[in-house]
Amino acid sequence: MPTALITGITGQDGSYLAELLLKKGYRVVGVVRRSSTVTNERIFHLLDDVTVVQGDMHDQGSLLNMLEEYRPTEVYNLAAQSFVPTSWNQPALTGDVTALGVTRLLEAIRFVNPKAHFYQASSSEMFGKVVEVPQNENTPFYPRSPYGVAKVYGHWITVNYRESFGMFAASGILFNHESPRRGHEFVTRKISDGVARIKLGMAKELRLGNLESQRDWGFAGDYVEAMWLMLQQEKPDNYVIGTGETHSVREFCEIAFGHVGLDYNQFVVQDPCFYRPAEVDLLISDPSKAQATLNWEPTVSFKELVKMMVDSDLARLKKG
Ligand code: NDP
Ligand code: GDR
Repeated sequence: MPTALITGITGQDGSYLAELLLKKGYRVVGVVRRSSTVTNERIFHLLDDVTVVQGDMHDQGSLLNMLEEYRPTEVYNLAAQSFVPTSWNQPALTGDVTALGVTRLLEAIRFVNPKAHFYQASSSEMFGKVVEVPQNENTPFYPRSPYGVAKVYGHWITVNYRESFGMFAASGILFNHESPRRGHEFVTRKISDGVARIKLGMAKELRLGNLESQRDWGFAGDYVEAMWLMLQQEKPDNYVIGTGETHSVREFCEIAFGHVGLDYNQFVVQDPCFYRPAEVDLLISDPSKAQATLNWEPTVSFKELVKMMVDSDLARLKKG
């Protein structure tokens, strides 16, 4: 039975990836950081099947120890301070976890088992103020937030360990992917939750920032399949993963409110406090390399994704 270690298993992607790997017959070891409150809501249903180990991306020793103890053949690095606005308030912490954390994990693998296959969760935020449209694996980076800058470091240190030490270190440049398990502060979930609350009479308005920014949004369940595929290839590489479509925040609102028979114009209030010091205006992927090499395709359309998220929040809130 192969063993996979996932950092960030309590996050959106970690929970979907753990489900996928368990289905494929892996022993799954998930890294959870110590907290005074429960953070395993997304993997609660998996707790009998995964091995949870305490560790932190700040702490080199904990990463070394878990590699020694569990000897994973695949390591998925999903842990990060992943919320872009927080990265302006906590830039040094973001750099320590999201950038240097990658080096700590790569070092642990290099010392303990350099043959393990490593996946780094890179991001379309690295393209930032895009220099070409659409963005592919060769598009230069122009990050626009401390988060984006940290991810650029994480990407290049992954490439560097591949080239310096011959390690199997793959970088997945994933465009935005969402689901009913998305964190509540991200715009898609904020909208789906807001629509459900307004529909059920629990809220009167939804306060958002920039409605014109455009994102290439896909379904997280599809994207974890791409992560796994990257580690099954003969050679490590970089891959852009996205749908090849872009939609604005405004369009997301229109479909989400429309799905429950409401007009978003009557409920959405633009609030400058949600504007960012520097914005990423437009992201759209060219996923042709992943399609050709990994045989990967998204299965959930934009409209299906919006409706899935609204329906899920409606059902959750109705249950109380
Ligand atoms: P989430 O924010 O949902 O999850 C982040 C995970 O990282 C959580 O499990 C969190 O733990 C963990 N974490 C944070 N800090 C530390 C730390 N110091 N030590 C150990 N674990 C830590 O992110 P997603 O699931 O959405 O994303 C997964 C990865 O993919 C992230 O690296 C993100 O930056 C990247 N990414 C995401 C995209 C997306 O659209 N979702 C697109 C491109 C890249 P806790 O639960 O305790 O907070
Ligand atoms: P993003 O996701 O920054 O792309 O990063 P987010 O959902 O936070 O923002 C998307 C766009 O929506 C605009 N926006 C708002 N955003 C939030 N959060 N709240 C609002 O009220 C709001 N109103 C408008 C933003 O300005 C932005 O343009 C996500 C994260 O998952 C990263 O970790 C990941 O790397 C990238 O996606 C790819």
